[in-house]
Amino acid sequence: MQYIKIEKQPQDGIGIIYLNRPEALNALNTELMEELSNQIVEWDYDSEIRCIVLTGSEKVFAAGADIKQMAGKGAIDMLMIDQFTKWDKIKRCKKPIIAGVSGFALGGGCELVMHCDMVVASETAQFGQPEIKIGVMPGAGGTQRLTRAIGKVRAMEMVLTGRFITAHEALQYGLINKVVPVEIYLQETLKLAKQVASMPPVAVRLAKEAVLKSFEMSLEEGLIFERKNFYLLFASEDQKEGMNAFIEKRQPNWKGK
Ligand code: DAK
Repeated sequence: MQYIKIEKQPQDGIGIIYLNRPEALNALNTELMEELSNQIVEWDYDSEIRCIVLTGSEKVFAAGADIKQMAGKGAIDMLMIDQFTKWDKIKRCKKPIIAGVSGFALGGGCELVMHCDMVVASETAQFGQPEIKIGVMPGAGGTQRLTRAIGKVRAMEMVLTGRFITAHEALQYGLINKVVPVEIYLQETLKLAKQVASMPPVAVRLAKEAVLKSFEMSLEEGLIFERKNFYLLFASEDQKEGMNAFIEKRQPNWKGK
């Protein structure tokens, strides 16, 4: 792979994907997106991986879609490239994805962060939707996920002025989980990922699915969906193991079944 690096830590159940196109601040060209989405699909079906970490470098997470690749394109070219199919593969990942963000997460980079389930940021992280400054607007969730995450007026300001927000603002707005010093952002991201990976995998999968449904369903429909997943877990060996381990005052031994 040319634009991402991967590292598997099967002993902890985690897989790390590093966006790795430093010469263009990890701009998301179609090739990078192809590699990234394929890797996420592969790990979604890999039983050794229970949580995926997506990160860049200390300097940059991703400065957005590749402007040089897009600049000369017409509407039909964009339609035919159909990058949304690749984004949808990330959206459909059933395992938790945790973003570790340092430096810029802009445009498609910020939208990629919002595809993730949790976000740990370094103090140097900056988030923005600056597409307006280059004559377009967010095209991969920046008007929808951002608005749901931080509310209308804050999203409007970011989308209509292109202003970057700092990691501390992003934390205050509820866009990210925590802010840590740059030296330890990856370590802290991995710590969170290992914690999630140590939980019973079927319950994690159904819980993630139920939380995400809250963005798409009415409260009533969502509660019914949640209840069905809850009942379904009583068909798992891990439910018996978890509850028996509690009663017997011992650590559970998850089977993922
Ligand atoms: N694309 C291509 N190259 C980029 C880039 C980008 N987004 N961002 C940076 N680079 C390149 C620069 O051109 C430069 O390359 P050389 O000139 O050295 O060859 C190199 O990276 C270093 O950048 P700078 O010299 O500009 O570095 P600075 O530290 O001075 O500035 C910066 C850093 C992040 C503030 C600045 O580079 C910047 O403003 N970058 C552009 C940020 C931006 O506007 N991002 C939004 C792009 S539009 C879609 C999905 C998603 C999207 C669209 C469709 N579908 C699913 C259909 C998303 C759209 C976008 O993200």
